[in-house]
Amino acid sequence: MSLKNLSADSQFKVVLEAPFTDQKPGTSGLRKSTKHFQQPHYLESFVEAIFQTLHGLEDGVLVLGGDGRFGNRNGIDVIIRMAAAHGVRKVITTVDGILSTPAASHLIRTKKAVGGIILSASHNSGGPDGDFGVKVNGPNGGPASESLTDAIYAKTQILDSYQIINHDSISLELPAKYEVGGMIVEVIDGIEDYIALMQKIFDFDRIKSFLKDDFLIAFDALNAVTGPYAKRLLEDFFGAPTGTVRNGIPLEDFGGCHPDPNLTYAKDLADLLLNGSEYSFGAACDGDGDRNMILGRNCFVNPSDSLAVLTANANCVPAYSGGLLGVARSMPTSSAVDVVAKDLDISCFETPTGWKFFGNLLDSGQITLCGEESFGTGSNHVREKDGLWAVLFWLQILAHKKCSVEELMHKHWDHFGRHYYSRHDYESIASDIAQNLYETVELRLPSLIGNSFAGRQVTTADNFTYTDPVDHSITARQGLRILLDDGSRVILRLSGTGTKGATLRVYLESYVSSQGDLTQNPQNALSQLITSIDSFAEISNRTGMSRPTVIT
Ligand code: G16
Repeated sequence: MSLKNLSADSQFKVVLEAPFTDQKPGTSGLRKSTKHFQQPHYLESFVEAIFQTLHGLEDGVLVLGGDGRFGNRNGIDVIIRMAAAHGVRKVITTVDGILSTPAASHLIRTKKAVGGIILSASHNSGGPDGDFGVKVNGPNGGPASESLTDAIYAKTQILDSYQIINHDSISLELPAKYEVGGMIVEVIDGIEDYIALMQKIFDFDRIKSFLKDDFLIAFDALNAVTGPYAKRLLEDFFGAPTGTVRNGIPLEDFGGCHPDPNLTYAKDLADLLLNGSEYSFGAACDGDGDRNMILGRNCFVNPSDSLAVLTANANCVPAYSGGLLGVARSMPTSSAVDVVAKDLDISCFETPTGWKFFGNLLDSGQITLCGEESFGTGSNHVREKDGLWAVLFWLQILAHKKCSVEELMHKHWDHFGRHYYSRHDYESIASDIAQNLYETVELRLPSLIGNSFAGRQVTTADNFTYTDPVDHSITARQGLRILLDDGSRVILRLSGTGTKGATLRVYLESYVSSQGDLTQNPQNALSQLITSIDSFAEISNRTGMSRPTVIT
C-alpha cells in the first residue's frame, strides 16, 4: 500500500469561551442529541479531554470508527486532525468509517493500540433529529473504566482550549495509507479481521451445512453497522439466500428505525418469527453491533436465558469445548446463568450494569462468558459484547443439537427450571419526577426487610454495591434491589444511556423449578410482582403512565 502524502497545514489552538460542563459519560460513553453535539467545539472538547487523559497516546496507535450514523464522517475527520495535533503515531480507521463496537475491540487488541474511539450512540436512534455519541475504549479493547471516564469528565470541566490541525479530509472509500500532519492514517477493511476472528472460534463448515438443510434464517441489521458484517458471514460464507440480511446497508438515520433489537423496535422481524412459519431462526443487532436479539419460530429468547443457554451448551463451540473459566452477569440480569454455573461447578460473578465491569474479570482469566439483560452477550474473544458472535454461537449450538430454538429452550427449562423474567421501561419521564420516585423508594426500602411483598418475604432491600474482585474498587448505588425468599427479585434503576428526560427500568424475576409450570406467559407469571412494585414505588401515580413504554 503506497503512502499518500496530503499537504499538512498548520497546527493551532482553539480557545474555548467556557468549558462544557455537561460531558459526563453515562453507562457507555457520552450520548446526547445530534443537535447538542453540533454545538461549535462540543465534540472537540470531549475528544481533547480524552486525548489529555488516555495513557500513551503520544506516539501510540488509535483505532477510530463508528456505526455510520449522521455525524460519523465529520467526527472521523475532526478526530484525525486532533490526533495529528497530539502527536499520535498512527490512526487506524475503516472503509466508510464503518466499524462495529466488537470489531473495534478486536482491532485495538490485535493492533496493540492505546485505545479506540467509537462514534456511536449504540441503540439510540440516529440522524439530525436523533442521537450521537462517543465511546472510549482502553488498551484492553474494553469500554473505558470508571476511573478513566471520571478523569475525562474532570478534564472537560476545566478545559480552556483544544489542539487541532488544518487538513483536507481523507478519502475513506478504499483501503489506503495517508500521512496527515506527520501522522499515519491507515484505512483498512473493517470487516476482514473480525470475520477471521469468528473463523477461529466457530466451526463454519458445520454451520454452513446445517443452514443448507432447509433451516431458513432472517437477520435484521436495522440499517445499522452489522449489515456488511452479516452479509459477508451469513450470505457469503454460509451461503444463506440473498436477502437473509434485511436492512443491511448502514444509513445515517437508520432509515428512521430505532436500532434497538427488542420486540418493540425490531417488530417486523419479531412478527416474521412469532406469527409466521417460514423462518426457523431470527436475529437482530443494534446500531453499533454489540447487542443481539435471538428468536426462534414461535419463540422469543430473553437475553438472560440466552446467556444461560450459551453457558450450558458452550461445549458445542470449538473455542469453548475445553470448558469455561467462569461466567458473569450484571446484577439486574436474571439468575438463570447462576443455576447453570452451579451445575457446571464454575464461578459466577454479579457485576453492576455496564460492560466495563466485566473487564477485570476477563483480563484476569476468571471468566469466559458474560452477559446482560440489555441484549448483550460476549466472551473473552474481545472486551465488548458482541451481537454477531452471539448469533453464530446460537447457530453453532442448533447445528450441533439439530433442534429448533423452541425445543432447545424447553429442554433447558426442563433441566434447570425457568427464571420468568421481564424488564419494564418507562421512557422520557421528567428527570425530577424520576429522581424523586427513585429516592423515595430508596428511603422506603429498609421498611420492607422481613415484611411481605407480592406474597413473599423480603430478605434484602438495598442499593447494590459492587466490590471488584480483582482491584477491590468499590462501586456504590448501582440499583435498588428487593430480594424475596423464594428467589424472586425486583430491581429498579435509572438508565444511564438515554438522552431525553429519564428512563426508569423495572426488572422482574421469578423462578419456577423444573417440576413447576414452565409454559406460562412471563407477564402472567410475574403479575404479582408487577402489581406490588407499581403500588410500592407509585410508578403509575407519579409518572402518569398506566403502562411501560417498552416491555422486554
Ligand atoms: C450500554 C452498556 C451495557 C448496559 C447498557 C444499558 O449498552 O454497554 O453494558 O447494559 O448500556 O444501560 P442502561 O440500562 O443504563 O441504559 P450499549 O449497547 O448502549 O452500549
